[in-house]
Amino acid sequence: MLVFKRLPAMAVMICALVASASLVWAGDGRPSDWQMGFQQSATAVMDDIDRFHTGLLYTIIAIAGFVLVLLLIVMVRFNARSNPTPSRTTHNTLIEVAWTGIPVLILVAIAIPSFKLLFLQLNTPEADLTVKAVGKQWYWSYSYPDHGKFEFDSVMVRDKDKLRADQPRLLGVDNEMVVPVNKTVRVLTIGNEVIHAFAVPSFGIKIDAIPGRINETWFKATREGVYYGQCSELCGKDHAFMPIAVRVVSDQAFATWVDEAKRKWARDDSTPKSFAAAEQTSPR
Ligand SMILES: [Cu+2]
Repeated sequence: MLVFKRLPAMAVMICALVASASLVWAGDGRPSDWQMGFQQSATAVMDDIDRFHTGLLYTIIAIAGFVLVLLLIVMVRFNARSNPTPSRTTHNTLIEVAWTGIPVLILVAIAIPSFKLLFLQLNTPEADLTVKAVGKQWYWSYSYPDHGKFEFDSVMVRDKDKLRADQPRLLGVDNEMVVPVNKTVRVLTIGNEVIHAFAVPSFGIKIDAIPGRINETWFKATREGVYYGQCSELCGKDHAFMPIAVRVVSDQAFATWVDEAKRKWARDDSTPKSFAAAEQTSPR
């Protein structure tokens, strides 16, 4: 029966291993080789998701371990050989109340942080800036409605030789979405022709971009850097090749970038681009 005594210690060891491994193998803003768990969090929402996920994992391991121990006890102590005359007990009120009540309590304990997280994600706080992300077949277009009339396309770098040294293959784009650090960014998404989804794992955001409907999400990045995501709704043949790259920079760098962007991608609203024209002039 030595193995039973050691089970809790073994469970703790496995949990510790899993936890440390996910720290080592979690990419920052991008996936990494042999990654376990999530990419490193860069927002409070993702911190919460991470914590909730880890808490659930431990809960699941504890429940599965408990059931396993019960099964082992039944198999060893109550098999036909070691227990030839079985007990004829059929009901035990205390145990029946317990096995109904305890799971209910566990579910309530899970539901409370789950709803808290849901409200945190869905209640957009007062935003410092708004970015509109339009999902197109198959790239993203960004505009900054409160920073002037400019709009630009963000297309994946297809040619391996054109990738900058710090750009991961299949995630690097020509024009990144740029936002300031420690500012609440409201993201408005919409689909141009089919449903896409705007998702950045390190920010803990994923929201559908639906034609004819504007969806809203938000993030507040706490570290500078480049954070990658991908379209997360099957949207056609190049669904896998329309990454999202968000560069988080200082306030100053952001202001400089806005000035440059206004000159580079000035939008002329007097002649609205038709969908067909947009398709033809898309840089792909
Ligand atoms: Cu898509």
